[in-house]
Amino acid sequence: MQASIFLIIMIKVNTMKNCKSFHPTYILSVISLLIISNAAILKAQNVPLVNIEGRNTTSLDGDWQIIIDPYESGFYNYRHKESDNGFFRNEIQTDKTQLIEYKFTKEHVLKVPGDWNSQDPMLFYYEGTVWYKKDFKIKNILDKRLFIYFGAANYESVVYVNGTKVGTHIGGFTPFCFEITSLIKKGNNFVVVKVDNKRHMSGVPTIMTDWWNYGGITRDVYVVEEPKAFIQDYFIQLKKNSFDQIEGFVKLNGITSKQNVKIEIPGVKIEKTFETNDSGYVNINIPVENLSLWSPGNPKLYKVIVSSGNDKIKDRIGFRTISTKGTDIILNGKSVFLRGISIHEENPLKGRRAYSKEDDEMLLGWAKELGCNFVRLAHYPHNENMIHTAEEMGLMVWEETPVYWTIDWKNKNTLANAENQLSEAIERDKNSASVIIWSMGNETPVSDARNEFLIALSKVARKMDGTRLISAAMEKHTNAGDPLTQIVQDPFADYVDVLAFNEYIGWYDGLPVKCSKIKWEINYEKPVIITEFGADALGGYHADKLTRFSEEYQEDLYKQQIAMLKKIPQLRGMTPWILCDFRSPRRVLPYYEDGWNRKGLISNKGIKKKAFYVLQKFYKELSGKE
Ligand code: GCB
Repeated sequence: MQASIFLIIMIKVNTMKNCKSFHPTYILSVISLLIISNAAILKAQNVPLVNIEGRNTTSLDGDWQIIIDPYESGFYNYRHKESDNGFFRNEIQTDKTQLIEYKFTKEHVLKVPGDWNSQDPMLFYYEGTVWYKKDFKIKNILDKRLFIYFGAANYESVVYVNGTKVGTHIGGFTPFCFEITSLIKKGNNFVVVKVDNKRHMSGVPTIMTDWWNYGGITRDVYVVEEPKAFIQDYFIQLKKNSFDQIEGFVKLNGITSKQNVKIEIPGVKIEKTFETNDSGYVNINIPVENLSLWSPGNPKLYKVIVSSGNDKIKDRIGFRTISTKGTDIILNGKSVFLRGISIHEENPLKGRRAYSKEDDEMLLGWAKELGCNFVRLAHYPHNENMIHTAEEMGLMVWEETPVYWTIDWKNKNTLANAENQLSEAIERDKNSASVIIWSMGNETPVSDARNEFLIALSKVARKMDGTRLISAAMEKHTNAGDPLTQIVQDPFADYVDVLAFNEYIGWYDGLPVKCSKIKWEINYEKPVIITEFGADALGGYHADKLTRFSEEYQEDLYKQQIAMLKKIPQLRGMTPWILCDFRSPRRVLPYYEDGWNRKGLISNKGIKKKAFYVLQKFYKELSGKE
């Protein structure tokens, strides 16, 4: 049987009792098959590989054959029971008389990377399972370890290589990678992925979001080749508050005895060797002099080479420090104001997920034009290119975990899922100078269960990365006795370095003029950043400043907001909502919205709205004072 995966759909129920699946010896062999494949699954843990760009990879991007499977018939039997290789009998299937209803074909394809919603009108609103398949060749398998790496697939992915299930991953915005060495043959191989973007109450995010639930393999896919023992991970950053000590660790994989690891930074004449423990792990500490520190004005990246045994990996790393002191945010020892903007990972002109270097350069180029030195990459980890492009352009980054609105706070699996997504983001981006803040979530309602959940997340972040700041986009409240006084009271505020909150005074809350009457009571000795404010405006729609959805309304709102926010003494930054219009199924108002959230400063046709220039002017004034 060829290497395509066939879906064997039901043999008529009245023939079931005669079917060979019910013969005891067959049942035994199925059970042993399941035991074997379960053992394989247990082994196939996600192996996070830092710096995918620096590795020896073969891209699997391009056309993938697909089957749209809304009832998941390829996964569950008619009793809704999954079996590991279950109905996908592939090459195991020998009974030629069985009814076969599904087949991958050359005609049904989707591009990877890419969401499926924008590629096929039939999939525009689709939320469910699509099977993806790609054939690939491996020339030489001797003395190698092979991995399959996905930049991201939304939301749940089950990966099969040559018909064997290798692993499952949950979470739509972070990479995952499975070892496939034992499954690969010299020559032709194939991978099948079940990608399911159904929303779940207990998911992260949960069922309610204000963005498009793009499905599919949305980021790059690679086969990665490594030697038997290789460099899996490293953390190489300046020690907190130090300009002359680089700290971190290196972790090797496939090691059973002590090994040497060399770190070179030729730009500052560093070459230092460390010895790992028996499992291949070593903490590093490197004294360094005269580093040219990374900053928005000097986005300097150093070539860094890590080598051990037969493996060598090159990176470009920026060195800077970030901390807070009282109400200040301190970058490289100096107080900094974060001139930011919020961004979704979407190319608004194409109405699809952003994934390429070109997409990222366009979005971040607009942020630069606005005068930003900071971007809030909302509401989930964006693609790795985005982080690197920000780093090259001199933009500091707020990176967020998709703990958004109505999470199932008491559910332990939900917490484990959120912790895992946060860890995967930190694993991926911990060497990027651009990332200065890990955000634990967005607009989550205060309750004991939510507080515990966020505190648990913050502990994960602090444990994994002691060099960056922690925050979350929280909410402000109205003082019960005085509706014009706004307060921030949130037990989680005690756990963050930067106090951040969203507010929509003048849009969901009164008219823009209300801003002029607001008083703030923020009793925290911490820097404050306003992570959202904004108003919807349909690009090109002009009216007076009291007409909602007009550019003039949005323009006035920005003027009033800026005047209001300047009165917060601890204000150290802002990321208004949002750089570009973005697709959202919640936005159903005909003509004005038509499925788009219109709070962009740039429309989905690329028009810069009037408010763009208000913010640009303000940021110019601020940068003039630096
Ligand atoms: C918010 C959310 C953001 C929404 C925005 C809006 O508070 O954080 O995801 O898109 O408001 O436009 O309502």
